[in-house]
Formats: sequence, C-alpha cells, structure tokens
Amino acid sequence: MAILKILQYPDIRLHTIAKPVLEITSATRKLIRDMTETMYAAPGVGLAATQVDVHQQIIVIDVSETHDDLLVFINPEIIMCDGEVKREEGCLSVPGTYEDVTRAERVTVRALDQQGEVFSLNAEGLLATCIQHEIDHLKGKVFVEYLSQLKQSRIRAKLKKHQRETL
Ligand code: K1U
Ligand code: ZN
Repeated sequence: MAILKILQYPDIRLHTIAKPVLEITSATRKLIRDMTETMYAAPGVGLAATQVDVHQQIIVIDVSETHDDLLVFINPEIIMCDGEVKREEGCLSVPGTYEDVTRAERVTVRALDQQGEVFSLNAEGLLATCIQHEIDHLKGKVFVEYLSQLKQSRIRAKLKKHQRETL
C-alpha cells in the first residue's frame, strides 16, 4: 500500500470533474487501498479520488473512532435528501481551516461497491455531511466555496503563504 500526496487548495486540479468508473479492475482496488491508507494516516474521515489527483468517481469514508467501518462508494449519487443542518467541516486539502457549512441533514446515496454491485445507504449526522462533502470533491467543488468571498480569499492567502514558507 502507499500514502498518496493530497492536493492542497487552491490547486486548480481540485476543480476537475471526475469521470464515472466504467470497469472495476485490480488497479481500481489498489487505488481504493491506497486512498484508505492515506485517509487513515492523514488522519481524516473521508477522501475523494480528486484529492489525490485521480479524476474518477471514487470515495472512501470511515467516521468510526476505531477505523473499522470503511465505506467505499464508486460512482456515488445522492438520490434523496431531507432537512437542513449546520455542521463544522474540515478538509484534508484545506489544512487548518474549520468552518460551518449548511447541508442536507439526511441523504440516501446509491453507488457501486468494489465488486460492482449497486447498493443504497441512508445516512445522517457526520456520515451524511461527509458523503455530501466528498461527492462535492468529485464535482470539483471544495467546501470553502460555500463561504463568503472574503473568507475564501483569506483562506487562499493563508494557504499560499504557508505553501511558500514550506517550499
Ligand atoms: O474530504 C476531506 O478532506 C476529508 C474531511 C472530511 C470531512 C470532515 C468533516 C466534515 C466534513 C467532511 C476530513 O476528514 S477533515 C479531518 C477530520 O474531520 C477529522 C480528522 C481526524 C479525526 C476526526 C476528524
Ligand atoms: Zn475535503
């Protein structure tokens, strides 16, 4: 397995729209293993392929404290959403920034598993927020885009400064 490099905002590659996975191969499964290792090592509770510069519709999520409830979604689609909730979000591509975002409180997601079988999952709480955050990544959207232009430019300036200093 391998730890992959996570793209950092404002890298323009984070705005790439991911393509659907047409065939699940051994390379797809290796990518999923590497994404999972990268997410746990970060540490984070989710990771989208976009964040490791692979523009395929794949996400991994584990919101458990014990790292034993891995969920893998290939070609995920939200087929139902309900309610509204404001929750603090972070992002491995935007280190050090935590901001409130309002999203659907409950979602139903339909996706393929690693065997190519279709499944649906009803989610609420942090899992529902995380699913929406990761699907946004696949659409090229980073959570800071829900914030004001002023906050976005402050975050961009802070991260660019940090990136210059750590070059
Ligand atoms: O997409 C990502 O960059 C992962 C992101 C997912 C997420 C977290 C919270 C709300 C919405 C989406 C993260 O995992 S940020 C790190 C984080 O939340 C965390 C890290 C260690 C332990 C617990 C949480
Ligand atoms: Zn993120």
